Amino acid sequence: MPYELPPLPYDYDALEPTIDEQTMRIHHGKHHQAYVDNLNKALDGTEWDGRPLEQVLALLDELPDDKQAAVRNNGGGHANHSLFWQIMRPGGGGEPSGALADAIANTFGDADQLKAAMNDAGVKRFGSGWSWLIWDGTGLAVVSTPNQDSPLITSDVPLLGIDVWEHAYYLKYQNRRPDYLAAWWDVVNWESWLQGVPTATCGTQKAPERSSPGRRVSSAASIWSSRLRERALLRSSSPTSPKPTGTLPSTSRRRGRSCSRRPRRRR
Ligand code: MN3
Repeated sequence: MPYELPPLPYDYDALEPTIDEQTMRIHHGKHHQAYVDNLNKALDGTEWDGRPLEQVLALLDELPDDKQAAVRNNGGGHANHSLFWQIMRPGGGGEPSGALADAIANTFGDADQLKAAMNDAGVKRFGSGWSWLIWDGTGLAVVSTPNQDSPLITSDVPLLGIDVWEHAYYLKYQNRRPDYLAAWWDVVNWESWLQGVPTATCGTQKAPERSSPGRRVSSAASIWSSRLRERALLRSSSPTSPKPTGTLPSTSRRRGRSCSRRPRRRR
């Protein structure tokens, strides 16, 4: 099977007390695993089997009609959760720094206003879905998506995403979604975009082993590759830099990136 559940980069209880151990075990081991299994089932025997997930999602409307819903839901679920585990960390929180902080300041004013915008988008999402900070090709934006729709479907680059499905918070926060959203920022990993986000979404490539700090290497071809994001954010945060083209590089916008051409980054 081409897609595999990536290991958590920390222990199940590592995000306590913000996110409890039981929620993490069920969320990662049951929910995310189910998205992976159902995605593999949907693509089995098709020409799409084994292609990089960001490519499959960006070209969703070219899939066979009877596969699109399953891939939208389960491919989106796999991509979204692969990112979600990486943008949280034990001892997270604090303030963004560097180019990301500059880009946030230019777009939202400061990190508190970004948090307020993402929390608001999450509270207003009716039913299940996600609240996102994305790079849309021209700048940063906060959006929300229903169900497991991934920003990759519209070729946007997800930088942060908060899961507002009840399975993400109900055991600890019950119906208090606003409390969960407010607390979530205590575990945000602001540096994740610099580290390259291991996604395990690239064809037959196996998920990386749990990596120690400082040795994290981007593991898969990814539209949200660290270099792409770095360039994007640097462009958006520098008033004297050339205007962005308004689109992501054509290879990632339309065809995705192949595994062999993925950028590597070491820290
Ligand atoms: Mn979830």
